[in-house]
Formats: sequence, structure tokens, C-alpha cells
Amino acid sequence: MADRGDPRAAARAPGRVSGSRRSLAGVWPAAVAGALAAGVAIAASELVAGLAQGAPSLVAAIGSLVISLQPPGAKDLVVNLFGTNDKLALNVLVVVAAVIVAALAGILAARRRWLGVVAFAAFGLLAGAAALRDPLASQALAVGNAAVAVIAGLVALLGLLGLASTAAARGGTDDPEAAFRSPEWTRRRFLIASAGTLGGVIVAGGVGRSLIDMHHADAVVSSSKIPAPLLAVPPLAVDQALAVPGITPLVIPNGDFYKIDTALLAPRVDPATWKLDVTGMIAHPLTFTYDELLAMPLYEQYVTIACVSNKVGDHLVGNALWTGVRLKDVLESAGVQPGATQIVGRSVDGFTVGFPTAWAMAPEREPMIAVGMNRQPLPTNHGFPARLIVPGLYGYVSATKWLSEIQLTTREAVDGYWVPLGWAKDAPILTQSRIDVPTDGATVRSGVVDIAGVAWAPDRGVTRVEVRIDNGPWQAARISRPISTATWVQWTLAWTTTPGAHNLEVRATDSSGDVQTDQLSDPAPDGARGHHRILVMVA
Ligand SMILES: Nc1nc2c(c(=O)[nH]1)N[C@H]1C(S)=C(S)[C@@H](COP(=O)(O)O)O[C@H]1N2
Ligand SMILES: [Mo]
Repeated sequence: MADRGDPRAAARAPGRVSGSRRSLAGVWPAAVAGALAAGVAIAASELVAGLAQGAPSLVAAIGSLVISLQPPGAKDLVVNLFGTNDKLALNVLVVVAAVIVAALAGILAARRRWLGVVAFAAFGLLAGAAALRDPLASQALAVGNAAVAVIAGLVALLGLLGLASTAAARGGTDDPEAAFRSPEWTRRRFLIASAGTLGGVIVAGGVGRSLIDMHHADAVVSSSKIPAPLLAVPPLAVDQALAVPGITPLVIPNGDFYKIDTALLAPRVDPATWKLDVTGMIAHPLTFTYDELLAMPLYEQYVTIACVSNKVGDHLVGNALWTGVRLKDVLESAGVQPGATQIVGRSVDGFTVGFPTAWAMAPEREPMIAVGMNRQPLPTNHGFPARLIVPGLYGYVSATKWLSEIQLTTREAVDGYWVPLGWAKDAPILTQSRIDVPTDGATVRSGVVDIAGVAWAPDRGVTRVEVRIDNGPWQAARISRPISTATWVQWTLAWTTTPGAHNLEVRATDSSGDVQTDQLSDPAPDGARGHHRILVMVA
């Protein structure tokens, strides 16, 4: 065993050493070749998607397919899915799954090359089929990109397997001379080729992804400008906002506004070719181009929208100044038939919402086809070129982004996207309130401390906010003068502290006198209930 460190000894020795190396040489390089080939296929397709307008990302297409395969009732699985992190996780999952399957395919292909060809062709068919489902992608480019991926992957697979099998064959020889001459070198060639491939995958994939992200970035489409509304709202008065450091602003800037949707990549809609159709149970079907929509009398209003997935105390809620066309005006010119009890909003990517016609037509609220957000054209992430904003309803039943169709139908005929997945069909926003300052777990100085936050009950309006400390008596907080019943309010209470740990709790009351319940419920199926409570330390 004195010669253990000598590679020549290892190569020469019969039995265990060379045997284990041989099986190692058989399985691992083949698996590595397969995994790298998957990387090449994916990187090539991401690069094509990044470079060619209308070429779909295969990773995103397969991710969307996975999303669309959610079983009915998978509501717990999908609570808060579609936050940015979950989308990243889904992309990573798709890539990791592809790499693992391809590693196995590599092992099979080491024995029989045609098995590798079959595996990569199957991947190409799956990815191509998934990409063809994307209504925004060019069909030819979807198929073409899948073909590019398969060919690039196979070239890498067969090339690397060729190197790996030379290495294995030479490594397995009993001829000491040949073994001394070759295995280290061929192994090294395989390793160099693998490392080079990996480097290429990282660069090509990285460039492709960055280009894709750039194309779908939350940019305001530069050519579009929204005209000033005929009816502009006055600027907010001084007493409409509270000046407590750290409090959530009354109006959330576009870049900070929460974003929730099922789109793995925000649809990039061309306003020059986009159309909005009004269809179904109406007297006169209507179609609007973007310019036609902008030429109509525009209206603006503050509306607080909220996501049904928002947990008590969380931030999937926001208030913005929306500019748009009155939905009622559009429906009146379309002539809604009496039996049309539901309005369905459909997006360019096939997402749907549904809400009662009666809710939209009620005199006390003004649903709109919004084209502007805080006096900017809608950002891509928030639905450019147009979206629905319906005061008082959770986003998943009302706030269709990238709107393409408004269909009048019956309540029974259509379920919106989330309804078969276990979420309520009727979904008014529940009364909620949140403590923003101090933050949960914070240590505050002794003395008088401002407790502050926001409370919402669109579109009933918040009339009262109360705070209690350590389950003591409820104390009325000061609230900002409401902008409208459709918007949230800020609230604050000056608290004279005592040392130690304290529980802070908030509740709101809406204009009908209903006090926010303290009975906790999950977000599914119709929104989270319960009071926001936090714990703070007074130093
Ligand atoms: N096209 C489309 N519109 C959509 C969604 C979607 O997945 N696709 N999600 C809805 C949900 S669940 C919510 S809460 C709101 C969020 O709007 P925001 O991202 O502008 O905040 O958009 C709604 N509109
Ligand atoms: Mo939502």
C-alpha cells in the first residue's frame, strides 16, 4: 500500500480499485453529460427567447403548464403562490427537475444512444406543447425554440458521452501502457469539456434570462401617455394624511405597489394592436382600441384594492389613484340584456374574473376600465394597457390586468380562474386593519410612543379604529379624513408606555357599524379574518 498515492498504481491494480473506477466512469460521466445537456438545451432556449421577439421561454412555459395543472381544491397550496419568490422557485424547480431527468437519460443513453434521443425529443415535445399554450407567443417560434433546445441538448449529450465512453474504455483496459497513457488524459478531456459546457450554459442562460427579464420589466411603455382626465380629483388635503414616521403612505407609489398574478412573465402588450372586446349578453358588441379608450371621457378616483391571500397584518393591499373609463358608460352603450347577471373580465393570457352585474351597476360605486395608475400609464406589472378596478371586491374576482374582453353572461355560466380552485365566487373585501409602527418584535423607548397603521373596508369605508394594549380596554385611535368609502385610512394612537413586554392589537369598524371580527380565519376561501396583534418591548 506504499504506492497508494501513485496514479499509475491505481490504474494498474486489478479488482476493486479499477472496478470501482470503471463503474464510476460509466455512471457519473453519463449522468453529468445528461445534466449538462439539459443545461445546454435550457440555456439555448432562454437565449432564443431573450433574443427573438415573440419566442416563448420554455422554462416559463413549462412553469405555466404546472400552474395550470393545479388540482381543483389546491387552495392551501396556492395561498400566496405567485408572489415574486414563488415564481422564482417554480422556475428553479422546472430547471432542477429537467436536469435530474436528463441525468437519468444520460445514464440510459450511455448504454443505448437512441434512448437519449428519445428522452430529449420527449422533452422537446413537452416544452413545445407547453409553449404553444401561450397565447402571446408566436406559434412558429414556440416550435422553433423547442427544436433548438432539442438539437443543442443532443449535440451536447452525444459529444460528452463520446468523450466519457472513450475515457471509460481506456480506463478499463488491462494494458498498463495504454492505461498509463490514456485514462487520466481522456478523463481530463471529459472534465475540461464538461467545465467548458457548464461555463457556456451559465453565460448563455444568464444572458438569455436577463434579456427576457428586460423585455418583461415593469417599464412604462414609452410611446404611450394618458390624457388628463376630464374630472381630476383635487390634491389630498393636509388633514387627509397623518405624519407619523414609518406609517404606510395613503397612496402607494407604483413601484412599491403589491403585485399578484398567475403570469410567470408579465404579458408585454403592444398598444398598437391591442383590442378590448365587449361581448356576450348585450345588444351591441363593442370593440375598443387603446387610442379609442383614451379618447373617451376619462375619470379618476382613489380605490384601495386587496388580495384575498393577504394574511392578517400583511401587505397585499394598496391604494392608488386610478384613471380610466367608467364601466357603467361602456355597459350602457353596449346595452346589457336583463338576464346578464355576471360580468367576466378576461385577460390576454387567459386569466378570468367574474363579479355580479348588480355590484358593478350599483349607484354608490364606480367600477372602471383603468388605463392609468397614479397618473402614469399602467405599468406592465399592473396590467398595461388596461385593467378592471371594481371598488369593494378582492382582486381575484374583479381586477383583471392586461384586459382583453369584458363578457356579459349569467352568474351560473362562468367561474373565474380561482373559483374552481377552491376560492369563493362572491368575494367582497373584508374589514381589516394593520399596525405599521412600531413593528412586531421591536424595542421602543419609554415615554409616549405613536402606534400607527392603516385600516380598510372598501367600499363601505372605515369609520372607527381602536387599539388595545395587553387586552385592556379598546381606545379610539385618530383616523385620517377618509378620501372616499373605497379607500383606506391611516390611524394613530399616542401610547404612554410602561416598561416591559406589551401586546398591541387593532380593530376597525365600517360605516355599517360592523366591527372587525376577532375570530381568526385563513385567507381561503374568502379572505383572512382576525385582529392584527404585535408584541413590543419597552426599554
Ligand atoms: N390577468 C390577470 N389579472 C389579475 C390577476 C392575474 O393573475 N392575472 N390576479 C388578480 C389578483 S389575485 C389580484 S390581488 C390583483 C392584483 O393586482 P396588482 O398586481 O396590480 O396589485 O390582480 C388581479 N388581476
Ligand atoms: Mo389576489
